[in-house]
Amino acid sequence: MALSRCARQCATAPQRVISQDGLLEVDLTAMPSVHRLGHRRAQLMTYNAQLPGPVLELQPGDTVRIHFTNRLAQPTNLHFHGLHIPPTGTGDNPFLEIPPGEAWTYEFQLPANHPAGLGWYHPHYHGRVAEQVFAGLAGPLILRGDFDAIPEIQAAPEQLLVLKDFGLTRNGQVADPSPLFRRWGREGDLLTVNGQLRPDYRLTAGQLHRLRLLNASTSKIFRLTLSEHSLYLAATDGRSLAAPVAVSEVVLAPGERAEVLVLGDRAPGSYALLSQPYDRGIAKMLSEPLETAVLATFTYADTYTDTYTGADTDAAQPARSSALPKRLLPVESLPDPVATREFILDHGIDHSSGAQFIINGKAYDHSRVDTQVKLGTVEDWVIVNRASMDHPFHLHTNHFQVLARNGEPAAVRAWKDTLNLRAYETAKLRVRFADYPGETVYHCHILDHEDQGMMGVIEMQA
Ligand SMILES: [Cu+2]
Repeated sequence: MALSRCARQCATAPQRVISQDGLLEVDLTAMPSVHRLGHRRAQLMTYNAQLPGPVLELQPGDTVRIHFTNRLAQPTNLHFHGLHIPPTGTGDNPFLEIPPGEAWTYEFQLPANHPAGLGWYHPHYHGRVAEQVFAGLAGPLILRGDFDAIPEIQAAPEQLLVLKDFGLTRNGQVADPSPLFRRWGREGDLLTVNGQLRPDYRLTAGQLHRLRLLNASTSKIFRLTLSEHSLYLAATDGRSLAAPVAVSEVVLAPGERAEVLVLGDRAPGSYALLSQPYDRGIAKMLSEPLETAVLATFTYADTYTDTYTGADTDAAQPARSSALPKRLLPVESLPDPVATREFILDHGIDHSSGAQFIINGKAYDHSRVDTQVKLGTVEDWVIVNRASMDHPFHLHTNHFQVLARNGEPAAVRAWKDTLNLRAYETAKLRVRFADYPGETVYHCHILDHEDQGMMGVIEMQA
C-alpha cells in the first residue's frame, strides 16, 4: 500500500462511469447539492451531487445513453464539448429545453474512428449557461483509444485536473456577480482542482507523467506553470499533436483542454502548480491586482498512487517509462477551402435587442441561421476580435486547425475546438464540416458573453 504523505490535502479522484461492451448507460441528474470547498460550505449545482460531475469514460464506436433529469429550479440541457456526434435530436443538441422536473434521454453513437482525448459536458441553455456552470455544473468526458496506445503514454500515470473557480457569499451560496462581472464575465476567488482547494498529487522520480487539464470555469483564463518543471504539450482540445512541444506555460481559456507530459526529474520535494496572473482585458477595471495562486502541489513519493484509477503502483516497476515519446499521432493536412468567411467579434449595440456582445453586428437569435455551409466541404474562417478583451471562440461538432494568428503562420499543426483570441487579435482557421448535417452554434466561451448574445447559428446542409 502507498503511504499517504500529502503536503496538504490529499487529492481524491472524481468518480468514473466506464462503458462496457460498447455501451455507456448512466443516470445523470442536475441538482442542487452541498459541498465543502476548503473550510467553506457551498450550496452548488452539480451532476449527481458530485464535483466535478462523474467522469464518463468512452471508447470509439460506443453507444451513449444518458437518462438525464433536471432537478434544478430552472431549465437546462447538456452540451458534449469536444465530441464529434450529431448536433440534432437526442445528440449534442444545444437548442433543447429541459424544464425543471423533467427528464430527457440523450442517446448517440460515437464514430468508430473518434480520436481519443478529453472533452466535457456542461449546460448550454442560452441565458443561463454562465450561472449554471459557475454554480458547479460540469463533468469530464474521457475518450480512450489511439492516443492512449502510444507506448510512452500508456506507461505514464495520468492525472485528470478539472480547473474551476467559485465565488461564494458568507453563508455559502454562489455569489451573484457584480454588474461589472456579469457584463465582462464572472470570476470567483476560490480556485479548485477537481472540486478541491490545493490538493496534493504524487510524482514519481524518473517517471513520465500525464496531466489532463480542463478549464471548466465560466470566464476565468488560467495561465499555468509547474514550479521547476518543463511542460510538454501533447494534445490540445482532445486531439493529439504530431509530437510533444516543450512549453514554459499553458494558457487555458474556458472550455479549452490540454494534455501535458511532465518528467519527474527534479529533486525530492513539493512543487506547486501555479495560476499565474493573466489579464484578459479587464484588469484595469478590477479593484485588486492580479495575483499568483497555488492551484495544487505535486510531491515526489517513493510509491506512486494513481489517484485517477486508485491503483497503487510500485515505482520500481519496469513497465514505467521515463522517456518522452518522440512522435505522437499524425495530424492530417486539410485540403484547400471552398470558401472563406469572416466573423467579427465585438461589443456594441444591436438595435433590435440592445445586446452588447455581437458577432458580425448581430446578437444571438435562435430563429435566425447566420452561417450556411455544405456538409463535406472545407472552409477557412477568419475570426477578428475587434474588442479590447479576450474572446475564446468555440465551434460545436467539428474541430478546426489554426492556420495563422495576426498573419503569422502557425508553428505547429494542431486540432482545436476553442481558440482564445486576445484583444484586437485575428486568427485564420480551417474547418471541415464532416458527417453530421443540421444546425448548431459557434460562440464565445466566456459564458457571460455567450449569454449576452455572442453566439451564432450554423446550418450544415447535407
Ligand atoms: Cu467573449
